Amino acid sequence: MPANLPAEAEKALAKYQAARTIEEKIRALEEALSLIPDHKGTEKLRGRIKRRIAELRREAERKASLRAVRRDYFHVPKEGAAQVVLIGAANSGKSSLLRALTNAKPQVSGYPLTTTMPVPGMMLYNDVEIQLVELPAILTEDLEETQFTNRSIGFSKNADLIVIVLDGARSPAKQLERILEIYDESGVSFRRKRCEIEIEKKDSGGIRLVVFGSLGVDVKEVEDLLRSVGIRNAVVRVRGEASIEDFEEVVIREMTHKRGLIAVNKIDQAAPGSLEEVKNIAGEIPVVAVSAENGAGLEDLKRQIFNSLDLIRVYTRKAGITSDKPIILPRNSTIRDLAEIIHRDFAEKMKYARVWGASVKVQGQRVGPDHVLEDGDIVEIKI
Ligand SMILES: Nc1nc2c(ncn2[C@@H]2O[C@H](COP(=O)(O)OP(=O)(O)O)[C@@H](O)[C@H]2O)c(=O)[nH]1
Ligand SMILES: [Mg+2]
Repeated sequence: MPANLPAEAEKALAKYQAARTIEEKIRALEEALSLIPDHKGTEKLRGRIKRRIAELRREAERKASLRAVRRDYFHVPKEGAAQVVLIGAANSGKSSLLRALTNAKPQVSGYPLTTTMPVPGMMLYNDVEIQLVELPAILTEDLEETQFTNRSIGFSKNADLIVIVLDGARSPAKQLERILEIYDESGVSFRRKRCEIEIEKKDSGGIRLVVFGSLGVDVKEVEDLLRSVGIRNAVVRVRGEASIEDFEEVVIREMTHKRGLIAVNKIDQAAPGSLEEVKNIAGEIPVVAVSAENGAGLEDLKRQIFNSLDLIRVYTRKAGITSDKPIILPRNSTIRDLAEIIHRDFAEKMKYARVWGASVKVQGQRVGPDHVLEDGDIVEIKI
């Protein structure tokens, strides 16, 4: 069992837990691997460590090539309420979609790799300005990585939403598989985060699980996993619904969760059944079929982009007059969040607010700074 690892191997795994840089992490894992005997009981753990080393190496390479290019060259300042990227293989129709959805007029061409820099445009939806940025292709038409793969993927990690654009006329399911693979290797997961896992290491007392919610996994399996990375004494707090993958993400892989959306373009030329194939691979990521050419599905795509961002519109009222331009906030924002956006010290000065809309039972209700707002609310803040 992995529970009986040589002491040196455990030390190396503890070093990994404490490591700060990618290079330190790789060194610690390689050391651990060389110290863990190779037999049936350690097979799973050795596999996990090898996979993690491979990932870290790739990450190191990506970082190095990122450093090699001038920083500002790939930079697009965020504008509007959110930044959304269009990413995908060459010739999938990213430029065409940017043209169809925004005010931007990028070059569209049948030649692959026409777009070599991020190109921004502004999309208006429900009075909300949303910035779309087309990124240079991350795959050729033959699904090989391009000279832009690392930089485009890196850029997308900072976006509020990643729209994966597939060429519906060229085996879109294969493109999606490759793209999801690249994201997985880059430490990005599109799975919705269902839980919070917090591990507090202790000096003694064994492993104690405190679960608020439900555990979709055997307690024993969690204990084995933790012991296998050298954690023998800890209080583990779990909120929400946690699976073994969630625990692996926390202790071995350090994944970032991003919102994603899949646009299957050129649906006018798609082979029958290809949309279904995409949906089978997409998992939790919503899929929209579109045609930049004939306009099919574009309204649906706009709506899904807006919905995925989970924004709300709030209208302020002053002396009985309601503004016609909304303030855009992330869902679950409070009166305090709103006040801080209006003016830095408004939040401190405010006494109470009156609210009209879906978040209150009585229209014009008096609420405090912790009141959670809803889409379409009208708010008058009193100081
Ligand atoms: N049939 C069809 N062709 C499209 C569609 N969208 C784009 N194209 C064509 O696909 C080629 C590549 O388009 P482009 O927008 O430059 O792709 P990008 O490389 O992803 O930016 C061009 O010849 C477009 O005219 C579509 O919805 N249907
Ligand atoms: Mg393009």
